[in-house]
Amino acid sequence: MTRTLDAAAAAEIPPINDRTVRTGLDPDSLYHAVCDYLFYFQGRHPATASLNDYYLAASYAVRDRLFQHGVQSLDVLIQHPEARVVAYLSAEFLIGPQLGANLINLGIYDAMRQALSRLGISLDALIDHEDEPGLGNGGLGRLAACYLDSLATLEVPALGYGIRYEFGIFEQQIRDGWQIELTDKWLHLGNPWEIARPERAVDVQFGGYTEYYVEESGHLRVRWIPAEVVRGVPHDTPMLGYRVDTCNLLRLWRAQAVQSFDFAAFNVGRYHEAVEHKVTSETISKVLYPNDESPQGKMLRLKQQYFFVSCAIQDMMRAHLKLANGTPETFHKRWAAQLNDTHPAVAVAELMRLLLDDHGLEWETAWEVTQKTMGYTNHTLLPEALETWSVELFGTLLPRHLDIIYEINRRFLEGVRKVFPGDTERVARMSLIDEHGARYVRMANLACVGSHAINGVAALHTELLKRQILPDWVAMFPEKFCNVTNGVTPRRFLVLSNPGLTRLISEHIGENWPTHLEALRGLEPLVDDPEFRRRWRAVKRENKERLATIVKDRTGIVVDPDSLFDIQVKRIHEYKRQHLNLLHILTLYQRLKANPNLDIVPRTFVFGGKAAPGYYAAKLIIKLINSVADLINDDSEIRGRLKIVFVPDFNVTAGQWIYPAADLSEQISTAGKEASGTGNMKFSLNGALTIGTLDGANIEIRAEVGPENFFLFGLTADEVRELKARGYQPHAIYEENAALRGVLDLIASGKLSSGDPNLFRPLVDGLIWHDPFFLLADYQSYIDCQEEVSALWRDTETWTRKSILNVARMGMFSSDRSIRDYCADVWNVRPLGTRADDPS
Ligand code: 26W
Repeated sequence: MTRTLDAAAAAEIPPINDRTVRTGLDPDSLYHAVCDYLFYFQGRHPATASLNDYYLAASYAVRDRLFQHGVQSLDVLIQHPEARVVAYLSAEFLIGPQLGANLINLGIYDAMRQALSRLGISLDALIDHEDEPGLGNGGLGRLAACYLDSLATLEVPALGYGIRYEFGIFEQQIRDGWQIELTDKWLHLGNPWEIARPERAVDVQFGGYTEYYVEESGHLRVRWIPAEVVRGVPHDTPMLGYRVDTCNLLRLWRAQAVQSFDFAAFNVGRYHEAVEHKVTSETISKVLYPNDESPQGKMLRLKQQYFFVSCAIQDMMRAHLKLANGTPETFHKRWAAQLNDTHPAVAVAELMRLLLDDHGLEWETAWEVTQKTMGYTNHTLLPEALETWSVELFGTLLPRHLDIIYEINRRFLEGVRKVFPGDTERVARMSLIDEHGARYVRMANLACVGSHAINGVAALHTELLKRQILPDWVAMFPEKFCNVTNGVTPRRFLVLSNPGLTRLISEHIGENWPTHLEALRGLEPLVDDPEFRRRWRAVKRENKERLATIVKDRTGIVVDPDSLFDIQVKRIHEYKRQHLNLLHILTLYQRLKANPNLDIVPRTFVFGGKAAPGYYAAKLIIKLINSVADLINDDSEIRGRLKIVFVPDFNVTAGQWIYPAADLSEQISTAGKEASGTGNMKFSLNGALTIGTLDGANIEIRAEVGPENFFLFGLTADEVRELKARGYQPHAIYEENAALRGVLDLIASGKLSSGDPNLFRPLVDGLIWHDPFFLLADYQSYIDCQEEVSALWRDTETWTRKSILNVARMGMFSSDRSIRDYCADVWNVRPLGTRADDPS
């Protein structure tokens, strides 16, 4: 029921701006707000409150200030039914801890620090206390979060739609050098950032069968009779932009049983059965799949995908029809939906189903609306990561959608045959159904046919996507393709995480740069100022000390902040080649063992990252990193000149203190394998120099910062392909290169694995005889390049100049630029200011 207030009653409500305890941004208002929440929400006196009480109270105080903007932003949207809104559909959002980032975006970081200090509480302690929502695996999920930050900052109306997993990515511990996975319990102390909206729940159907019937009008229609219904309950987290009034929403769906308790079963004593339905329904949003890069055809995963997509599309339709007074035929005018990889690709069939079955549109109209709504971003070239679902499984779970996909396919292939008569091979390749043996639904093909735009995430990636994965699609729909190079938010990954550098930069070029990152170019002339360079180094030194303290706490390992911090943090994967990094470390080790007085540059090697629980080779690499650490760290002959650290449980929070402390960023994937990378941008933005291959966004980073400020090594993607075609023989390289042989023999010797001399044998044999990621081919080039790194490190002033130039030239890698590209090339949306009469 909607209620209308009469004018007199409405006038009684104090204007929002008078309620300063809810909205005030000064230390005094914040102090009172925190005290209020402590007392009335947590039921605590300041004197007896726990750190968690304070964390929650401060967070609620901040949330009030977010929702003030959130409510306003929603009003503006309702007043502007003609404005197009972005719906970013993603199975993952790795948003990181919220308190610090929100304080930065609101501009009240220092005010809150002062408010809390009156209570004897350190803001840093509260920020450290927050458990981040690990609702993603890696790059793809973190990118979605950076994009939400930029969308709001650019005042583009947008919603993120995803799943509110009860358990996010596992917590990683290291025991005896091995990765152990523990359940992530990010919700256990409460989540102050979200608001559940049970009244906005929607029902999602699964299974059953379809029925055809003739409408009164004579139209043939389809009715889906499901076997199961699950409720999706939205949980909203506000996403405020930086120093603007626009506050968008991240809307995550939790699965809830429609009927939570079966009294009939309970009353006849079948207790287990009475709750069974509840348990199976709610399993859908229980846990994030921890697999990065290789999907398995699991029913639950398809259920998750359909669940959040159906919730999202229903929610969008409802808003369009009710709030915007729209019609189903104009859905695409209101919404631009982006498919973050193929995980939400079933949205194509779901929107078709709603338009056809629920709203009675003709096929052609429904198809036009669907294509105009959807855009598809591809995030990986690895063939094993391209999702397919067995037709049988798909049809069991989504019978109506399978019908629709068949019909899309029938019409589509008819078109292909017209353009390429007689080319049956092409038709088989482009079909939405793979019919080689058992039949599979190809989700990438569904996403391609159902979208008006298809993009890769870096220039090289888009090129390779067009050449290797989707050439048939380029031939037929060249106009659909574009590139949008990834970006990262400078608010979280510089302003929040590197306050020292932020202050130094702002002192010299003003405070506009966080939203105009190109302005960092203003730092270029300062490379000639020795005092500026000295202060630049002092900031880096402080950040390294901060990391050294954390490393000591977490691992017990003592590292020297004066050594070169050489860092590789990212998911552990063979194509990312953490083990190539190890080959370099062991090469240095053997040199020192042969000549203990060799004058080498002291280095601290830092690793971090999770391996998919079922990916044995990746887990063995973690074990090897730790074994190398054990061998070298305590070797008295090495005298601390080489230190190796594996930081457990790398996540967004850890990244925030690791990136600012790096001197050297390792971006050493086999060329052609890393779609973009975004860690590469975060390091460089914080003044690290990069050692990297010509892969993903490294290529564009190098072009921007200048080839003389980037350490390049290794084969190009084309050279890798040629070498593979010629017949690559890693064994020959092993035979010829004595240093490499020495290192591989050492790993295989059992000296690194006293418990089990054969432990690393398969890894070494794999490299010598197969080496699918070309480590041996790139080994010497990498070693030589690392020599250049060391030589430059000894020239402190030149190193500092290059570090400054890296930061100065990172402007294009702001996610603001990426979002502007999407707005212009994919979504056709414009910013909408929060003042209704003044859209900016
Ligand atoms: C379930 C299987 C699965 C899981 C995750 C398949 C594919 C994925 C993702 C596409 C993997 C991913 O995170 N890709 C990364 O996306 C980043 C953002 O575009 C890029 O920067 C990384 O290079 C890419 O590996």
